[in-house]
Amino acid sequence: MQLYIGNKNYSTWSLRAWLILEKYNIPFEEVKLPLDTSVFYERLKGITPSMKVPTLVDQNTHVWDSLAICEYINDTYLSGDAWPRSGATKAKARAIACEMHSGFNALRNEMPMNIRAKRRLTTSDACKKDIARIEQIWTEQMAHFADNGGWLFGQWSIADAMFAPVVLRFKTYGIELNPQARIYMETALSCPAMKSWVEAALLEHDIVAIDEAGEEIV
Ligand SMILES: N[C@@H](CCC(=O)N[C@@H](CS)C(=O)NCC(=O)O)C(=O)O
Repeated sequence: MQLYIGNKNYSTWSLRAWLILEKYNIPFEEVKLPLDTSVFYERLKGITPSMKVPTLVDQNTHVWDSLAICEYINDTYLSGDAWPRSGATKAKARAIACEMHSGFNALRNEMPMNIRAKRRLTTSDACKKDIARIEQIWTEQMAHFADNGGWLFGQWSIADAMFAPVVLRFKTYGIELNPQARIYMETALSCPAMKSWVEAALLEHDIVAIDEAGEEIV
């Protein structure tokens, strides 16, 4: 099984799919392609019609969207373990995951993931609203799970994969959060899979100009 991903410093969508494979120790070959280069598009020909990463190739099955990859891995290799078991809780986890997958556009545009950087940023009202909503989600979930697993639904789930890049964005741009939401940040940042992705990102040197935002903090 191969997972095509982008630069670890910048590729938010790649991180989500990579995390589920890594968290559950599912063997896979990582194929890392440099975003915004001709090599990237050359290598993806015949692999994915979207020409985007992440894309998972499992023999004849090609899956080219981060959430679809998580669902595929969950169904095919995890017997459903990567979502909460109870129907109502699973529905909430899916709603939260989809809220991230399809929304928070201002935050995504204004605060690119840039793991190696430490930046000061002026954000729009729309972006502040996105940050406040994410803080609300994390706070609400931590009220139930801070002392009971520390992930959004206690045990790690696909909802946590969806929010992993936001955790790294908040770190880069020094976003201040309430103590409950900070507990969630800590859970995510101290996870060995996340640490391993961050360590690899820090070894990269490529610059994707469009993802460089804010003012360097020295
Ligand atoms: N909805 C897709 C989005 C994938 C996506 O936009 N990937 C970016 C990298 S993080 C990409 O491949 N960009 C290359 C391009 O747009 O040309 C997902 O969830 O996987």
